[in-house]
Amino acid sequence: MTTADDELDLTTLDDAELYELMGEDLYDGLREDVIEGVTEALARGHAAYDVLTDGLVAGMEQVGIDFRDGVLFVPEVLLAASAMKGGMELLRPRLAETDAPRAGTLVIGTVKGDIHDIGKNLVGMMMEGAGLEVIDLGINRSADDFVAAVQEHRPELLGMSALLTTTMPYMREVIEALAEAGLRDDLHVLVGGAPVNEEFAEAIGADAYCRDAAVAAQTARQLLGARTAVPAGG
Ligand code: B1M
Repeated sequence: MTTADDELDLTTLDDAELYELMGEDLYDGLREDVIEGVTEALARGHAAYDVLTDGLVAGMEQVGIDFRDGVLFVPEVLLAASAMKGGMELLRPRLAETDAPRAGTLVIGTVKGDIHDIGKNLVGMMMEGAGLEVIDLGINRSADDFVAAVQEHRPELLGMSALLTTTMPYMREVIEALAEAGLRDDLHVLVGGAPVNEEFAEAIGADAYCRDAAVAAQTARQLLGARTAVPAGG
């Protein structure tokens, strides 16, 4: 998009063209170009969440489809993920900014066997924006890791992410381990990730299924409000 002699002036594009280009750049794994697109959208006064959903998430959807269909392979998807993260880093301060007092603590991680972290990171940012302190355990986390973090941080909320049908059942093991450690009743367990749904969440004994990061933040606020009567923030 931006070579020295053939530089495209993003300000000449209308909003639809800008988002389309952002999606294409993400698909092509052009991290710097994605960052430029996000910067331009923010300069136009677009809300960070709109830039995220209309630009970055929309672009990643096509990556997912073509990855599934064998058009894209892991190296290309890694580049797209890196481009997505570049854009997210720019949005992070805006998504996470809040004047609200800390409403509670969330421990979150991607479960064992699973290294997908883009969605989890997004949820973490939105939760910070909802006024929560976020302890991010990272990826490939065992039940013991979750139990140890809950013992250490005593969060009101525990979030788990799984993107693979093979790793989502592990969420049940974490919930069972929490119960065995006598910690399950002290916190709300929220689960999410592309293959997860309401029915599955209920079957494994989670408290809530969160379709996306915005729903996760909203659910957290509702649960904390019900529990502690802390007003919603963010
Ligand atoms: Co992976 N991968 N991947 N991958 N990958 C999927 C998940 C897949 C659906 C692609 C496909 O075939 N269409 C498929 C899974 C199929 C299945 O299980 N049925 C798949 C596969 C097969 C694999 C490998 C096995 C491929 C291989 O090696 N042969 C391998 C597995 C590695 C492992 O984990 N052990 C693998 C690897 C990778 C990369 C490393 C290349 C890369 C990950 C990079 C990274 O995360 N740092 C990658 C990517 C990028 C994807 C896709 C294309 C995009 C995922 C993503 O970031 N989406 C994905 C296709 C897809 O999902 N459509 C795919 C954007 C993100 C914003 O959305 O993560 O859904 P998402 O998060 C949302 C919600 O789900 C929700 O909120 C988020 C924000 O709104 N949410 C939560 C998520 N977690 C939550 C937690 C909560 C609440 C809400 O807690 C409270």
